[in-house]
Amino acid sequence: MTLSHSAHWGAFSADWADGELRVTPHPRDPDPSPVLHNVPAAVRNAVRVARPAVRRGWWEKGPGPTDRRGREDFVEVGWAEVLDRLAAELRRVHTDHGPTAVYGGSYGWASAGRFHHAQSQIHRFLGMAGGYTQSVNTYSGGAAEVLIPHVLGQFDAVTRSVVTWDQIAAHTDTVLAFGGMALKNSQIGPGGVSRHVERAAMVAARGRGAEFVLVSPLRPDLPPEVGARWLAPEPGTDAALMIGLAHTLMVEDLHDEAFLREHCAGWETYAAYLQGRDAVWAAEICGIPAEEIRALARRLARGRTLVTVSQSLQRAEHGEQPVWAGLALAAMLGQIGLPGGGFCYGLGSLGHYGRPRNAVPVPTFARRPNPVRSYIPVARVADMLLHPGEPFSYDGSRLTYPDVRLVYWCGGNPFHHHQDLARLQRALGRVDTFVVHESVWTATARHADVVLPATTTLEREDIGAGGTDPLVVAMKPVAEPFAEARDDHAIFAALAARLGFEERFTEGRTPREWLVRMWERTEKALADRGFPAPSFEEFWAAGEHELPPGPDDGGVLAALRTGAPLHTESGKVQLASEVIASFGYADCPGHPAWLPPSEPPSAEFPLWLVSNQPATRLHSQLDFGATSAAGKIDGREVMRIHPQDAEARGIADGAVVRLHNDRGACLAAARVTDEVRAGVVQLPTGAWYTPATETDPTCVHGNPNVLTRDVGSSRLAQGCTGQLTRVQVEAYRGSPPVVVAHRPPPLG
Ligand SMILES: Nc1nc2c(c(=O)[nH]1)N[C@H]1C(S)=C(S)[C@@H](COP(=O)(O)OP(=O)(O)OC[C@H]3O[C@@H](n4cnc5c(=O)[nH]c(N)nc54)[C@H](O)[C@@H]3O)O[C@H]1N2
Ligand SMILES: Nc1nc2c(c(=O)[nH]1)N[C@H]1C(S)=C(S)[C@@H](COP(=O)(O)OP(=O)(O)OC[C@H]3O[C@@H](n4cnc5c(=O)[nH]c(N)nc54)[C@H](O)[C@@H]3O)O[C@H]1N2
Ligand SMILES: [Mo]
Repeated sequence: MTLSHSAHWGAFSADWADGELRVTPHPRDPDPSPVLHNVPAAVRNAVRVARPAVRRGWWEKGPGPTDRRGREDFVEVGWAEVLDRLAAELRRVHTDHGPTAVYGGSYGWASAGRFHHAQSQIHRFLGMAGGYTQSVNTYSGGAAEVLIPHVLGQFDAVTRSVVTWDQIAAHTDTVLAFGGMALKNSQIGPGGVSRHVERAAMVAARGRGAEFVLVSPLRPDLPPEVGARWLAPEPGTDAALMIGLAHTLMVEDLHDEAFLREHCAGWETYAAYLQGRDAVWAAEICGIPAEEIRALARRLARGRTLVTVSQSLQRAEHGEQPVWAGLALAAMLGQIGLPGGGFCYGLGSLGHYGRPRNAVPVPTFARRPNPVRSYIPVARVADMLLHPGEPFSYDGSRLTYPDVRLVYWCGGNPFHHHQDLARLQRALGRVDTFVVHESVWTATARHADVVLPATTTLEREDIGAGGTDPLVVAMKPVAEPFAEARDDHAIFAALAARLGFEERFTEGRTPREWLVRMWERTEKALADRGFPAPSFEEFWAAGEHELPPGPDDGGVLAALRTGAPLHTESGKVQLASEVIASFGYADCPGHPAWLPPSEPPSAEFPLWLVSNQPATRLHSQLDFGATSAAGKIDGREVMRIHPQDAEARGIADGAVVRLHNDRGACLAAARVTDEVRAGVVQLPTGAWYTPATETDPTCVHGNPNVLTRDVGSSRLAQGCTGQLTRVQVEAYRGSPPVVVAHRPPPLG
């Protein structure tokens, strides 16, 4: 029997053939993701967590700070006894230290499926248990998520659906893509992407004569079909290039005075900053010749021009600046709010951008408010654990790190996503208890005290949906729960029973009853608007339902042109912000600016490492699957290096290399290619952190986060800065260690 299902990277159907799970992309997906082929490995892999497991020291000696996390064996225990112990520990921490001592930021992508969505479940549970310290913003867009509301308006409203792929296909003459719009990235959208439309839209624009300009250290950041002009400035210098382009527009009188006057605030301030920062100034910083910068500025001023800024640019120190300077550049061209023109942040970085919203809301599991007001910007987690009680700056406020004793994670992998993993390990050593729900033995699970085995989506029923994708999918179970794995919801319900609030947590509903209730909201919205509105039973039997699209009308940015104010301090696009200026942050002044990195490449560590998103998987998920494995060499992640840099180091294509800096080291397999800029090496994220030995933290598998630096983007946003760091690379001498990354720890 073929069953409908969905993942963040696409809708599919699954069936069993000769004992193997077979996955078939949705028939209406024009460009299905190869990541789908990682899915079959999930059902019965040896790396699955089979039974509740507890670090021996915690089980035998009780909670407390320790440097043994990640270095000790686990004991397998029964569900009832581990839930009893865990409930007692939660009660102890609440009683002795208060709810802010529980950190439930629990950042992570979890899986598609709106009811069993791990973060929704954990936040509901911890909120009902009395509250917790939470996290705000994301690793994805931390800098932009704080900046954009100051300078352009409400984040979702001015990013997701204002410029769409249909508009680009039909209207755009020039696409200037900072950080590119890599097809590897738009494979993915939270909740599911049933139709991958990006390639066809770009090809259609190209067919109409549109020109694509790629600004990126990596050529594959735009598909070869669009024949992009490739400019490769030094990483981290995009703001300087944008300022040089803006200067040229200004002095050659190519800017749109009327748009700047009517729809922008702060132009005089920015124009004063631009004085003297001409194309020659920019060329010296970014390495693109001044004449090329001037020619590009002139090209931008002709026809319909779209400036896009990928998320990667802001996942770096001073990451606010390229977003703001890109917006200012587009504002000077005067096309914000025109179809296929203006500015778009994040377009092409993810699959749910660039599409109109559905006409009706999709089924979701409503979040519950946290009764406690205690939070950190998400990427400051290690700072919080290492500096309890200390103050820090964030978006104009002075906040204090809480004193956290218990960390609870469900649906995320901090040993994948966080920077400077040695520091993270030290930080987690300070807490009394670290609890993780996982389906597989990730590095995070291996560093936990209590590991509770979770089912995967393949083992439960759910509804898959995303707000800008038309397809709602009935996700049907294709396998029995693995060993003793339970749904996160069931685990929290059992803990809630021990803590006296099971009835409030479940509201007396079975998971199926929750799905019906979630569907009913969408069904009613469909009926109210006069669209076909199947009942839950009809939807479930059909396996899917297609929602009607909302208007593709440019949203609030198009409305700006007709006089509707934006949600900013002046109601206009802010080319300078008095509010941000009033914070007095030298690392984020009151207008877009070029700020040099505080840790540039040096004689000792002369290369920029770009650690971007992997093409072969979503982050660390299903790293043991077929597509992910096929992208490696001898089980090791692949690092791209320019022939010039390889030759200078005696590195041959396919050879094992060692990347290192003053924070750590990892091994990788070299791919020598001129698709990467000289002076830059690229190693994607997601290979599971695999230390060489208990005392040597060198990752033999190729996880770049042993090298990245754990600092915030600026005091404004405190966003993740994992994308760029400096390293040295050398050929590995001797016989490289065999990579055994995907296996359980010793279990007693
Ligand atoms: N150096 C560097 N680091 C980065 C980035 C970068 O550019 N460079 N990018 C950052 C970005 S943008 C992001 S979004 C983060 C991503 O970081 P994460 O979102 O933490 O990464 P994932 O690998 O998706 O982790 C999800 C985990 O949840 C588990 N999981 C999936 N479904 C379920 C479920 O139903 N229940 C439970 N209990 N567990 C489940 C998976 O097995 C997996 O281990 O990484 C960030 N880290
Ligand atoms: N296949 C796959 N797709 C994904 C994900 C995944 O894990 N796998 N993760 C998803 C998530 S959670 C997110 S947030 C998005 C992230 O979306 P992005 O952050 O945009 O994605 P990245 O691949 O990290 O970076 C895009 C490109 O930016 C370029 N770049 C890096 N530094 C610079 C710079 O300083 N200047 C310029 N001009 N270019 C630079 C790199 O060459 C890189 O390939 O991706 C999403 N898509
Ligand atoms: Mo992300």
